[in-house]
Amino acid sequence: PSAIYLKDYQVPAFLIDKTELTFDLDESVTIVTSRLHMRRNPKSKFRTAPLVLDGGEDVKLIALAMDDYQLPPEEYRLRNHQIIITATADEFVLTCETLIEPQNNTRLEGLYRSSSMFCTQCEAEGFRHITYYLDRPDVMSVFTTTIIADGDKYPVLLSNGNEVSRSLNEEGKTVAVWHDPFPKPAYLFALVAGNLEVIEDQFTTLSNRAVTLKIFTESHNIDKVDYSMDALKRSMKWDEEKYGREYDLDIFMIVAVDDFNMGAMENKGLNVFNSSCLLASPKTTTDDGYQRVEAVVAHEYFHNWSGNRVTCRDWFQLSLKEGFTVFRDQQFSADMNSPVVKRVEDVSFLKTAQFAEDAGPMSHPVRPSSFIEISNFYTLTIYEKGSEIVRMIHTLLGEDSFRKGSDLYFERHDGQAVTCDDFVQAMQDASGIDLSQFKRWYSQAGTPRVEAVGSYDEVTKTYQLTLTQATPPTANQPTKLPLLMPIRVGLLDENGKALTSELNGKNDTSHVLTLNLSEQVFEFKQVDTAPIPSLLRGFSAPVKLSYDYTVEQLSILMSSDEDGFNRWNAAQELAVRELNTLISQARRGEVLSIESQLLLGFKALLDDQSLDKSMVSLILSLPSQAYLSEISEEVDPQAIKQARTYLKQLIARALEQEFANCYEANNVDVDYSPDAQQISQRQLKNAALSYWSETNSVAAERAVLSQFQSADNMTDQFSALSIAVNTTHPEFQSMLDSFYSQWSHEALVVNKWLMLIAAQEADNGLEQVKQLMQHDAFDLKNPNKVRAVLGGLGSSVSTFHNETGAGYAFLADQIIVLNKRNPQLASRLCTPLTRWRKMKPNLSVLMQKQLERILSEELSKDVFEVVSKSLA
Ligand code: B3K
Ligand code: ZN
Repeated sequence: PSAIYLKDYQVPAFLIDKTELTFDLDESVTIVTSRLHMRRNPKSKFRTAPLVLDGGEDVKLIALAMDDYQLPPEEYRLRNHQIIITATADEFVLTCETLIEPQNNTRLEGLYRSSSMFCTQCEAEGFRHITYYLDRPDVMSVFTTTIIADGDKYPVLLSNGNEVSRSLNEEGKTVAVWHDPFPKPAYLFALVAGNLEVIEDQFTTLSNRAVTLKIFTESHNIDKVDYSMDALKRSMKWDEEKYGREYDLDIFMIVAVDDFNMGAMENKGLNVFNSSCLLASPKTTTDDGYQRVEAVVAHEYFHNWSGNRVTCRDWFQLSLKEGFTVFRDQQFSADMNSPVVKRVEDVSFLKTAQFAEDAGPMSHPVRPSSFIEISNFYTLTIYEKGSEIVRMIHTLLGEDSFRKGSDLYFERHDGQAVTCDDFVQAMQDASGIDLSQFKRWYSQAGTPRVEAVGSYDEVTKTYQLTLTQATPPTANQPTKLPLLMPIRVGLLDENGKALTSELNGKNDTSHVLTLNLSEQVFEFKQVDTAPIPSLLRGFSAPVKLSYDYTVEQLSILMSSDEDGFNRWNAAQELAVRELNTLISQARRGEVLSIESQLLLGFKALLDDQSLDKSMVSLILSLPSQAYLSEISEEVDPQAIKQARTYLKQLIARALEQEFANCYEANNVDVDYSPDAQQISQRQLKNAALSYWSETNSVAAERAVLSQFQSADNMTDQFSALSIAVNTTHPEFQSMLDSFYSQWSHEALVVNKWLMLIAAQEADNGLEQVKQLMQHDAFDLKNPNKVRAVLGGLGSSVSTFHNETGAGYAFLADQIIVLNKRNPQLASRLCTPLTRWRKMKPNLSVLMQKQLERILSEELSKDVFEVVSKSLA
């Protein structure tokens, strides 16, 4: 497999003004007929270029005609799944008939079957698995789709846009015709056929147009989509208010499918969702699940403007739509719930997973310069770091100019396929702020390090802050240039009180510094006393910032900083220091011991009823195994686990009474609602229960069992079960069994059960995982189940990182099997193995061996790219 490069981009030689598709759906063969109204692109410099259409190995060509002239085989070539026609007119209609077998499509790309329905997934390059086409996002076309199917089995027949007609043909089959007036690239095409139930609602837009809203599911799930409908309406309203974006078709539809490689897909007017991101009910869905549904519904809806009306010129620009849309969904969730909590959650995820990606072998810029398989680039870097880039623009410009910039972007580029440069240009033009240096964020990979040093002058009352920045080398990028980044800073006195200071003529307790050199000095004037700096407030730039704080200073920041995000960050920093001490002790084989400074702060948190409960529980939760691995020079999973367990138990024993009280105080009986206030109360209650259980006290064990048995919502029931499993509660096995029998008919709940068992720290962990994969509840065809079990496995230290290497070998076996069935899924499962270079030597060698074993197989492009880059 070879790479393609951004620098080789050429405008398309042909355009497709209209696309007419007919699908004759059938369980054995499906016939697709396309009529493409094509013409040479006047903007192409290749006036006589051949016509090259993309196809797939699973598409069988039956007939090809140009302006109704059947092309004989000698008038075209079929090579590498492409059709090449050398001689064409300047304008013509190409008719193409293909045969596909959706029922045998295990890649879940193109047209495939999920349970009893037909559905599609075309982003990024799935449309070519349906028919031959110019399958690239800068070819935008107006689609008309005719679906012919047995109306008894498939009463619901959907495609993009509006339904134009529905009739019966002479064979008694149903014929549905859909027309989408908005030109779109093929990746936004969708088709669904099935026996589905629907809920319907209405939304009246800004300009008073009525839009019909429909959500479809299989009949047994139709009781779980009311929350999604509500989230959709809130998203539509929010996008009008916050961005001035109005919905444009008369109907907006969402369909839930069980077998789906990703979370969801923003097809024009017809979003298709993984059921795990759409279905929600109190008894089967946790609070996290509700918040995920809300965020994904919003994200896909927001794509209607940031992605569909204005799309990407080529796939190197993927973050143009994904980074911006993630930023928009993060803002939305912040507005719907608590902004600080949302920011902590997002940053914690970024620092754990995106930073690890950026430091690993798949590290790539937010706008990559090359790829082998684009599916591998739906990454945390494109999505989450991409969103941080947009957030920095927002911080640099301020709310008003940012809105002017986004208005200009949408107005200037409506109906176009554009680049990340176009986005930044609109922001620059609307604000007058020079963003040319800022654009380096799109092309430089790796996480920048920023070091801060401060000095205070009593006499002049000035505080000098010196910031230096450097970005470490990454694959193909040995040297880096300085970036422009906003650093939000405040100053505190020794009692934690906010200090006002003057910077650039502005007096405030918070300032945004623009760092754009390798080293820069900032001078704060009128600073009354030697300050403690609160740096990178709100995580104003995606960097690793270091400053040599004392423990006392961190404690002050943790309890008093006016920036909520930095209070959490200071607590994490304190915990990280203690955990690192313990990890070193464990690695040296010493008995673990520490005087924890966290205790006082945690006690104060638990005693103070006035604090936001979500923030308290976030501060209480220790840095994760994954985060501690990310910040380790050399990862020792066993030592990290030992350190975390030790510290958690130490805190639990010291504050046993506080945790018990906190649990009781927040264990209130209310009618379940997934609102921020209730969620935060459950979060704190379950965090307290988790600590309390570490004491193995009988009272705590009783509380866990009783909560498990009496809970009327999945959050409480599943929290109790997880705590029981992780603390090996005397009843944990019977709780697991009864959970399964209670929920065996609810696939999404069963997946949680699968994951919990696979992630268990148990001596016979691998045996259990193997048994799970034989269990009735498991299904290799279903990506959610594969991810539940193999993802769960990956988070178990004793099973996955087993020093025999058996865990790694087992994962490699599964990757080899899935590589043939579903390359996208297989490639994602490689992630834990790609971190081999950072592992302690014995584990590192074992992981490397498995990667080499995978590489010796005949591989899909997807798996080949990830594994070969990891070993390079
Ligand atoms: N755009 C889709 C992702 C499609 C993934 C294709 N491999 C979901 C989203 O980001 O909204
Ligand atoms: Zn997206």
